[in-house]
Amino acid sequence: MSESAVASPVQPALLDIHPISGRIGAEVRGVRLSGQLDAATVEAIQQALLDYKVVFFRGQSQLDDQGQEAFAKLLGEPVAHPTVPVREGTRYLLELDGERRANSWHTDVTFVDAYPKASILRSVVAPAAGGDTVWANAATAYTDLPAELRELADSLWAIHSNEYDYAGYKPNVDPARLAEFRKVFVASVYETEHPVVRVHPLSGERSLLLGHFVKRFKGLSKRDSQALFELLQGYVTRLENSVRWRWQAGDVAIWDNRATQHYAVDDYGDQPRVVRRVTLAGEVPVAVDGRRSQTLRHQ
Ligand SMILES: O=C(O)CCC(=O)C(=O)O
Ligand SMILES: [Fe+2]
Repeated sequence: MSESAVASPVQPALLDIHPISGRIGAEVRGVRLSGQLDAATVEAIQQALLDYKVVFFRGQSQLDDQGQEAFAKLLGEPVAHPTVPVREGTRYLLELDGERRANSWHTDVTFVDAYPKASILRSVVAPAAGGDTVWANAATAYTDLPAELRELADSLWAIHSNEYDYAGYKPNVDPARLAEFRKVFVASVYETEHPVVRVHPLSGERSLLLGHFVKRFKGLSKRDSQALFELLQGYVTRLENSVRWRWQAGDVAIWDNRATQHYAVDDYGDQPRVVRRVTLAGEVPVAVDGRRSQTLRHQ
């Protein structure tokens, strides 16, 4: 045996990982997700999540609602959505169907301070065509910024709220349905101040913390906020920073909600589409100068 082989024994890879886009997203093959997965596999999934930011598992139709919740518990502490009621018979599951289409760029639940660290989404019914979901890498979005804009972003704070401009994001939705949705979603109003640049608690990587819950930037007018938001958010949604997933029923996607945004493409018309989500408790974001996010209002 050569000396170098002794010095660095090669560990057999635990997961069969297939990267999809150049900067984000990988499919993991050969794993059957359940609440009984062994610790080493769970650890390898956590590492893949850190490395690729969103990981996909095809063909997990053995998972029912309870199985999804049990699997989620292996990765963290599941938490229910702060305002939208959970699916009947479950403790944490949020169901999204054709009535609720998340076709605007966001990070989940950023209107609270310690928003979820990860989300686990399972496709229950997938359209024959369309209904893909796209994720974006908010860390490469940050490194793509010219140094001058990075410096500006580093010092900027944003107010996030669940009372954001729904109609502005959903021009074609029936106003009565929108009002109904809004009533549930804003049953309790939150306003939270987050740094625009968040330091990842595990990797130390900086990423842009934006998305549709941003109301305005601290110290800036609504008009200036809007213009600056478009500028910075545009770096997140560049196609170079994205990965798109073509769902089949039974697929599971897990994303690092601390360093990504996502968008559910609304191109499937009246075809049925159902997905169910569990989110995992996160930590309060930390800015580059060490300051922490703060919830300003909750009523
Ligand atoms: O419908 C989807 O694909 C994603 C919906 C969404 O935004 C979420 O589950 O957090
Ligand atoms: Fe979402």
